[in-house]
Amino acid sequence: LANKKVTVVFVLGGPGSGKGTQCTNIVQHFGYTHLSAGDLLRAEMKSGSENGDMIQNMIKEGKIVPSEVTIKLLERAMLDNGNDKFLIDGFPRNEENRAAFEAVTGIEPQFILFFDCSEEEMQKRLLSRNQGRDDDNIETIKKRFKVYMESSLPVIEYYNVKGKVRKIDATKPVEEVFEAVKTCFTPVAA
Ligand code: UP5
Ligand code: MG
Repeated sequence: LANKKVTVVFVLGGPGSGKGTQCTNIVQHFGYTHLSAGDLLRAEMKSGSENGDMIQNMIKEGKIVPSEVTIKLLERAMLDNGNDKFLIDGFPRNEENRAAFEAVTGIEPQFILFFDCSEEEMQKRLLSRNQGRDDDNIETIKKRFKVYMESSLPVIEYYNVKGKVRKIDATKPVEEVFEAVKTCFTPVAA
């Protein structure tokens, strides 16, 4: 990966804040490739990998999978893809994820897209998603919120101090959120 020059945007925000939904829109309009860390982990789990049981347990408990596992999946996905622009959705989730990704890949994100959404709204969305995810039950949702507050928000704050965070009000309807997202990707005329 060191030989491939890539642009990365980290797409962060709480469980159910709309990361995946908006990434689909961004892909269509701005030519990025969407890599959801959660989707990669769920695929790895289903592929019968030796880490499958561990990943399943971590997701069920809302815990963060060890960074070497997630980073390997992200690296492989970026190498296998011909594109050089990636949206990394749902990663890094804690300080250790962040530091390890930077150390292993040498990649510094272009910016961080941060979907800010109330817990009440996120909970409502997750409980009505109905896609059969093992972690969309009220017990696991509470755990995901707690890990988000304790471990993931500090990563967003780390980048905020560096002036890299583009914060979006994600409580609004999908179309309105995307209008705000677009302004982050459209270059300002000179
Ligand atoms: N919806 C979306 N936008 C809406 C809007 N504006 N108004 C109304 N409804 C809206 O959206 C969720 C639902 O809301 C959908 O039904 C959608 O239609 C609707 P979605 O776009 O799926 O939200 P998203 O933020 O992607 O929610 P997701 O549940 O995927 O977020 P999580 O961060 O919880 O899940 P992720 O897959 O990233 O991670 C799952 C688990 O994997 C983690 O808890 C962890 O255990 C593990 N993990 C790691 O260990 N390491 C990683 O690096 C990544 C994951
Ligand atoms: Mg998602």
